[in-house]
Amino acid sequence: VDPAMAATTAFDLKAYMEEKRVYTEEALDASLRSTCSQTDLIVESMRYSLLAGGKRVRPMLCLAATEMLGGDISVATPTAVSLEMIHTMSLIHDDLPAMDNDDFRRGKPTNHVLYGDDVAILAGDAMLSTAFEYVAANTKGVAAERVVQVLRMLGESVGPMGLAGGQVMDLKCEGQPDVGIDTLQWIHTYKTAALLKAAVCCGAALAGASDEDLARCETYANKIGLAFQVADDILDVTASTEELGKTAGKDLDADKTTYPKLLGLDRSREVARELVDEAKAALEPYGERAAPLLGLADYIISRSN
Ligand code: GRG
Repeated sequence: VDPAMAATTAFDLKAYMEEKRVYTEEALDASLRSTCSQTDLIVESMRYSLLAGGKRVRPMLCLAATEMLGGDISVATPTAVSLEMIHTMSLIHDDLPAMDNDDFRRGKPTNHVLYGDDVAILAGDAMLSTAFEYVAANTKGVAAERVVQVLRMLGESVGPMGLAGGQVMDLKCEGQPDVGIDTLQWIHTYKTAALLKAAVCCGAALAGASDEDLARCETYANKIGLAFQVADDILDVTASTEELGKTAGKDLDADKTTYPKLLGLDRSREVARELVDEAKAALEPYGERAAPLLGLADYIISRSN
């Protein structure tokens, strides 16, 4: 390929992500407003976390999957919003003293630090509930069966074979001496990949995906979900190394099993690359239309936050 030609036809991932990010921010802002003074506090607390920034990876995956299959992003927008609500709920609960006990997220005080544990728990619960309501109330232009399919996939991604199950396994493995690669993969498949899978598969389903399409989307999402977590573990080591100007990364969480601890940094980087390549291979049948999802797969292991 002539490099000059390649440059003109190359997909501009940065522009795509920025466009989708702005679109998502607007949709999120519009999705949640207090309608009476009695709800001001809980809605303020929900909005605080929902609109606190973040990469908006899950909405982007959902919208990109819809576009890949020729769908209209306006149909998938309520689902994109719902995915970010579910993700935000999981972060609010994850930060609580009973779980990770974090005071800061995305450079800002966490929800419970500002609103108290009680309101933060309820804000998470309300956000999870609103996520489902929002899809049911606002998805227009597709058959009701498709909406039910989406609600089912969203539900699965939060349950015992999703965020909650993955998180329980993660908590139970903390401090355990011999957590192996299979257990680590299990945790990441449910704690992280499940919601990414819902994002891609729901977006695809709303554009009329066949079972074959969904199987390909699932493979893509599982692989990028694992790659995402390997990249996260690598970032934990390298970011702290840069921050502290040290030659060896700080042991951020001595109780936690990570890919670099099990495989070393170099092999972890290779594994992340292999996973992304396998993810991209699953979308080969879609040719050019897969460009945004291919770009997002690369982004997931090259990001710096
Ligand atoms: C209450 C039913 C119920 C479930 C919650 C707390 C919990 C159970 C699950 C934890 C899920 C969790 C925190 C998974 C980690 C996922 C992850 C990779 C977070 C970071 O995602 P990014 O990088 O974050 O997309 P930003 O800030 O960009 O949005």
